[in-house]
Parts: sequence; C-alpha cells; structure tokens
Amino acid sequence: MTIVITAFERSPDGGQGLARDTRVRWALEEVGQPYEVRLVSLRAKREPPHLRVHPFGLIPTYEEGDLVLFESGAIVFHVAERHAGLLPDDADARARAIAWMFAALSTVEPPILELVTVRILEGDRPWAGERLPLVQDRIRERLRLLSARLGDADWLDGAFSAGDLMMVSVLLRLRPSGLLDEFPTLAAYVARGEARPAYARAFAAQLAVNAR
Ligand code: GTB
Repeated sequence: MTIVITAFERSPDGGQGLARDTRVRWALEEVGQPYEVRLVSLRAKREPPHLRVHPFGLIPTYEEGDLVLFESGAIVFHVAERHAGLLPDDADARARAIAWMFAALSTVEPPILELVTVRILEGDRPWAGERLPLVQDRIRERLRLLSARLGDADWLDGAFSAGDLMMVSVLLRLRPSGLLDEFPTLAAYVARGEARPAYARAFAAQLAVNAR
C-alpha cells in the first residue's frame, strides 16, 4: 500500500526542515518505508479536499489505503508501531520511548511554539518586548532539566527511538533563536540526530521541494 504524506508546496522556512512533515519523513526513512508526498498550497490547505484529511487544514497528514491520519505525533507513533526500528521490543523500554515522544510534544514543544508566537505573530504588540524574556526563560528551564537528564548519554533512554526522533525534531525549531547553543549537551544531541542517514535523507527530500 502506498504511503502518501502532505507537505507545504513552499515551506515558510525556505527548506530549513522546520515544518512538521520533516519528522514524518524522518520516521519513514528510519524504518525504510518508501512514501509519496502531496504538496499543498496555502490556499488548498483550507479547502474541502484537504479538510477531509486534516480537520484543521494543516500539514502533515498520512494516507495508507483506507487509513487517514493527521497530527505528526500520531503519524510517527503509527509508523513506529507498524515497522521495526523506532521502538524497542522490551515492553517497559517501549513504554518509556513513547513517554519521551509525549514529553517532546506536550512538555517541550509548547513553550518553543510560544517563542514563535511572541516573536513573529505578536511581535508588533506593545507587550511583546516584556513577554519575550519570560518565554525564553520558560524554555531555558525545560532545556536545563532535559540536558541534565540526558547527561553523557547519546540518546534519552538506551538506543535511538521515536522518542529521540520527536525530541530532536522539536529542539531543532530552537536553532534560529540561538537558545539551543546555550546548552552544549543538547546541541550535541541534536547534531547526533541530524547526523543519522535517515534524517539526512528526510532533510534533503524536503529541501528539494523548497529549493525549487
Ligand atoms: N499538532 C500538529 C502536528 O503536530 O501535526 C500541528 C500541525 C501544524 O501546525 N502544521 C503547520 C501548518 O500546517 C506546519 S508545521 N501550518 C499552516 C497553517 O497554520 O495554516 C509548523 C511550521 C510552520 C512553519 C515553520 N517555519 O517556517 O519555520 C515551522 C513550523
């Protein structure tokens, strides 16, 4: 069954790999599953054909036969469950890897998204200058504790897993802000993720779309 995902026809980041199709591409590359990409324009995202696959008119989505999924976390989890390579066989280790996926999406990503909001979407508001350092400090607190937990390890819990894939993907969004470089342990962790051949293939594939 052919796997089809959606991505921006032209990502606002110009191919830095920060849009969420990259994490889905990366998961598929890690498990060796070929996929096709349907590119969606900014206008088409809000039109009925795309709203039938994504109720909120966003990317990415995932279609495989009759299965239609949205939410990058649900998609990566599905890929990791169906194919070997992203979740450990041991039941407890598997549960912990899944916990790290959730931690990436529900504990680490939200303050990072706030940074985008305060800098870009609300950057012209009179209170943006006061709010920015508060948001940055909330991110630093998460990064400080994550960095302490990772310590000298290569990955969050034993071998590389979907938990690392998601955490690295979330942390990558911080790179333009410079905050990641304040935490060398995490900067090195992200670099290890980027050095994986599967990540390199995923990055190159999204770049090929956005560099056209
Ligand atoms: N929780 C959902 C998920 O994880 O799948 C969130 C999906 C989402 O927000 N998708 C974004 C989208 O479709 C693309 S990734 N936005 C279009 C819209 O809101 O109309 C977010 C994103 C966009 C741009 C950059 N960038 O330019 O750096 C980075 C990330």
